[in-house]
Amino acid sequence: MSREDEILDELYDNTIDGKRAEVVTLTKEALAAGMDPLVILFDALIPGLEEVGRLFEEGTFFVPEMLVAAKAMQGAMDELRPLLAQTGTEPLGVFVMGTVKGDIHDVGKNLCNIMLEGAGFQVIDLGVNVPEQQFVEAIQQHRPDAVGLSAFLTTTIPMFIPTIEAISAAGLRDDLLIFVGGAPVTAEYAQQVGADGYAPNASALVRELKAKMGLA
Ligand code: B12
Repeated sequence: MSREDEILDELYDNTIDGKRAEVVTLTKEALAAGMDPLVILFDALIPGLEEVGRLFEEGTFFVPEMLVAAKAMQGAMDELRPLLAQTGTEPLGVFVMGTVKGDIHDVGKNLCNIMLEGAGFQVIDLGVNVPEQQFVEAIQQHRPDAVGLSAFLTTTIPMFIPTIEAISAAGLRDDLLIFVGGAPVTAEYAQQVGADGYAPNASALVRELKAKMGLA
């Protein structure tokens, strides 16, 4: 097995074990060896978190294990961010992103933000547990081309509805693209809640957004 494959295996295992320091060191080693940041993300870190979700579901892992795994992943993302983010060019557009009220999952959202920035968009991140009114105020203030609503629980995805309603009630729905996403969200659900778009992952979001803005 090549050292690169070993690094990916070790990254996967250490993400599952929530060993942030090791994950950061391995990420640095991978980058120093010239490995593609996207390979590190999609072939080790994300599969690691998926496995953590599976272990939680079967009752082997509990919330603390999920939390340390997410923290380990965030440590790696801090290293990858500068390489994925573009600098110094005129932004292609402005994107307001947030995790909806009642939900504190932010790893998937943060990954979307990194990829959007990497593609040349300016991202205004409202964080997690964002109430409807805060989305409205951010849209009034930043006049974005698009808004992204993220949610990871079947109990919080219904928050898309009042959030989109609040945006409409404030007269901000025209000329605004609304994307929804997160693990339990589907294209059908996105359509049902009145969003303009959905994407299963961060790269697809960039592609869909560019297509809808006529930039692709
Ligand atoms: C880490 C984690 C946590 C951490 C979150 C830490 C953090 N800072 O985010 C903590 C420990 C806090 C947590 C808490 C809980 N969690 Co949790 N968690 C997870 C876990 C393991 C990983 C989630 C993750 O980060 N995935 C990695 C990213 C990269 O995921 P991704 O889906 O590939 O992301 C892409 C897309 O979703 C998309 N995307 C994301 N956002 C957006 C937005 C837009 C606009 C678009 C277009 C696309 C898009 O692009 C992303 C990047 O490519 C999942 C398991 C899983 N398989 O999802 C459970 C999971 C989501 N959690 C679950 C549960 C039940 C909970 C708790 C209720 C547990 C409890 N009893 O307290 C609490 C709820 C807390 C709350 N109120 O939010 C369940 C949800 C079940 C359900 N269907 O509702 C899951 C599925 C685990 C399971 N299999 O049972 N959790």
